[in-house]
Amino acid sequence: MLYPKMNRSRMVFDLGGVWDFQTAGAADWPHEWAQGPLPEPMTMAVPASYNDQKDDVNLRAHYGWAVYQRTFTLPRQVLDQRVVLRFGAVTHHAQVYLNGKELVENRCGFLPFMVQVNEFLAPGENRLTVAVDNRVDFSTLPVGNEGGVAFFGSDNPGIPSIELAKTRCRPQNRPNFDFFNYAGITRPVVLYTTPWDHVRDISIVTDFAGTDGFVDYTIGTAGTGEVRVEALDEEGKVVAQGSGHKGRLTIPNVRLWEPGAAYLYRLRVLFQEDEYEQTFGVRTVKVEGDKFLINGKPFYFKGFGKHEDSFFHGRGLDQCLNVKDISLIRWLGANSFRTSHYPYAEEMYDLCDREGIVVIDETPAVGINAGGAQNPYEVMRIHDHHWAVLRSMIERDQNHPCVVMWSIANEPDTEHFPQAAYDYFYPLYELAHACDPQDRPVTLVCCQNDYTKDIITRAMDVCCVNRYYGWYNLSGDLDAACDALNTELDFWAKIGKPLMLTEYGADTYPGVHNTNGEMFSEEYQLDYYARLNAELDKRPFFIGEQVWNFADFATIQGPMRVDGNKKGLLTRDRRPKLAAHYFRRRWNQIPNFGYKG
Ligand code: GCB
Repeated sequence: MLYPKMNRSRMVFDLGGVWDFQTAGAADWPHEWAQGPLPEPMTMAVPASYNDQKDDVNLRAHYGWAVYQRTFTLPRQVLDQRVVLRFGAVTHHAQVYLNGKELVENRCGFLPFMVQVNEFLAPGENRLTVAVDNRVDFSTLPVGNEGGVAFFGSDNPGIPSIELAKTRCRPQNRPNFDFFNYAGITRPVVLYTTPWDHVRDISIVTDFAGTDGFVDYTIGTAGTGEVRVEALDEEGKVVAQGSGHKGRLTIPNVRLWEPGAAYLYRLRVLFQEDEYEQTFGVRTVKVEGDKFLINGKPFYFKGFGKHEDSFFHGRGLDQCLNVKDISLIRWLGANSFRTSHYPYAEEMYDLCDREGIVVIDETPAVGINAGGAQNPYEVMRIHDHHWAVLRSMIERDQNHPCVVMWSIANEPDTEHFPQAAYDYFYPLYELAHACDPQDRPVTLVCCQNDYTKDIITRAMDVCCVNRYYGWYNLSGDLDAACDALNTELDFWAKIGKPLMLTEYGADTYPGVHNTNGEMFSEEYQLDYYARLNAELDKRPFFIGEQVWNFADFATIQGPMRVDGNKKGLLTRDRRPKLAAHYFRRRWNQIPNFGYKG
């Protein structure tokens, strides 16, 4: 899946801007709206989530379908080329119409989709209509609760007045995940052209020995003919060349892509009238024993779970914010993050490639957990969808040097139905390996559980665990939290695989200070991390600390959240809390490589 790029053979037209917009019903939308202008449109910026753009609770809490529309006219010269309409992401379920005809439907709200539109284009003005459904349930990823069960309320099951009210309340999303269910056209919409015979896809696998770098490439084309390839360095100098749909290039005196010291090459692919340049870095990734090796050296993950989340934009692509976040990651001395809990915008991975930031890439499979009451692998209708999103995430992100590991899910139930979890996830683990030409390590991020019963987390290449000792459990008692953590670490020591924390954290209300260092104060967050980190530092098989979260973020309202999740080291507007300064000191002293020998 190639990212749209403008060059000598391809054009890209950005359809971003302010579109017409109208909310529709829950179960369906009036499809006749696609035949002409929307009856009562309001303005809505694209790309961005729609929820926070207006001061209207009906948008914030909207449930079901909403419809976007705009018109465009293409220059005449373009129409003899192949023209493709591409959406970076529409959350969650999209139906797209062009000039009143149905064009394409898509069900993953965090991955791109595209369609060739030549046969649908009008010579003059074209009307593009995009209907989007934000409902989440047992058939979607992320998973939403069914039957009126809320995430953060206890709901007091069994009390007649409450049970009755639940059957009568307005229909609403009940996300089984802890981030606001932002929706809309959240990533760029473009029209791009290619010649009819064109480069379809490119896979790159790299290796090195001594001073030579090796680039194994596979090129897919539409049409037949000769393929020529050239590798260019950062100065644009051709450093290797070859021909054929498959082959190996050797780059002499290679510069490696390393965390914190990125070096990027480009593979220029020439095929008939078409050309395309794919960026890549020469680096290797491998798990050996209890070490995670990048370029053959043991890497230590310092960083975060993050979210795509900001004021006004919601989950919409915000390039300025992305640049700022990477700047803050570097300011903090961190080197990595996980795309919790869905694949991020492609533009963020490009940035991480350039800035040398390491990424764990996660599918939107969050919420596969019914709290032990039901077997989620039986009651949730997600299996085929999960396979599809894992495949297309890897297809999209396979060439990014920043991506070093795939995460197939966040916090599924691995404890109450351990065999069912194993049977569900092990094939996904194998699928990720099989789909990835670079065969990166694969993980599944597990929630706080009885780790002795969980048999799937330990089957992964890296054991990634989210733990809240001292917060959700043993709350406020850091001695007890360290005790429990150590008991668990003794267990993992015997597993013999690399272990990392992909989440640990404490809600911290900025500006709350407390001489006793009690929960929610900035002092507690600092003490929490300082105490737990001191234990983690003693374990040689412990290969990384990713705190929860990089910044405060929006969630559904509920009794457990005060204006969102407050576990950020930074506030939502990116100001450091006390613990950020602590981590800045700590992480600037921890090297990327060799921290645990
Ligand atoms: C978790 C989830 C994350 C939540 C976090 C919390 O385990 O993976 O999505 O936001 O806990 O703060 O409760």
